[in-house]
Amino acid sequence: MKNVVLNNGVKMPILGLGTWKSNPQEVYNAIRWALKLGITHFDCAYIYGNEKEIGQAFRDAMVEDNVKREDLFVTSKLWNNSHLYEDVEEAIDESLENLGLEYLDLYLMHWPVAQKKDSRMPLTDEDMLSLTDVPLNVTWKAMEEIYKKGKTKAIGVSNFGINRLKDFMEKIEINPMVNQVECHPYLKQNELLEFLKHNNIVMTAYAPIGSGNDDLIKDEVIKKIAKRNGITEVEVCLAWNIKRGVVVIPKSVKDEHIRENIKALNVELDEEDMREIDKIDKNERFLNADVFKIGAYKNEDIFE
Ligand code: 1BO
Repeated sequence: MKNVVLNNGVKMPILGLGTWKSNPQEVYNAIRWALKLGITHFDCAYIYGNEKEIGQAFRDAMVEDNVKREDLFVTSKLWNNSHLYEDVEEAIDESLENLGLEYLDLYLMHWPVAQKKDSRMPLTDEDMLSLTDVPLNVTWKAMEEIYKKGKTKAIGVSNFGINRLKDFMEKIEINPMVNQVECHPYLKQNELLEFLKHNNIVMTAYAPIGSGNDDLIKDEVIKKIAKRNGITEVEVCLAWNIKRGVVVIPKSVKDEHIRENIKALNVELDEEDMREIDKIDKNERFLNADVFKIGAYKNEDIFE
């Protein structure tokens, strides 16, 4: 598997399996299939509600298929309701226990918003805490500490834009190693990607094939490039990001889709393919994060 190297030397496989929206019953099989097919990178999160089943799949693969902990690259994410400095370590410990692991490979701050401890998905203004009350750099300080303790091999953020990162990086000791954001041919994120590369931060693309919306794989340009290269539309979307050095984490619970995703690693799009794909950017998000635009965040662009 092709890797990218994080700014602390840790190797991260460029293609992983996303687990958002994978229901707990299906995710177990998906992990077992993926491991048999050679995928070792798994993108998880506390809020996805399926970490225990993923952990069971890891344990069974270790016993039955001789998979070793060091073969895996496992990401989890700090949920918004654990942004208080004193809540961060407890949150990673809970994910570690769910996943049955002693350490994570990457722990991300899931969103640049803070919620009260007792809220899961925010419903009203009352569920939110402002970033003045809970600054992102204070949450990050606790993440730096769990990193120094060895509970995770790398730390990063998710859904951070350029302005936020600039401000954030002025206030912290250890720069994030990864920023996970939505990225696909309709949202190419070139400016952010340049900024991240300049600062030695790896970009991971979620929703790289549309997160359940099939507009992208029905796009005429994507279809034409797929036909010209004798590959599928899914392979085109993944190979485009891989060629730009962006890590992709397509979600799938189906064996045949996981096989198709892996095939993208052997696709070499040419410059003309890349240019044509670049032109279909619409700055369009499949995940608009409106759910977080309440309380102190009403007038704020979450992704700025
Ligand atoms: C609410 C979770 C979004 C994708 O990570």
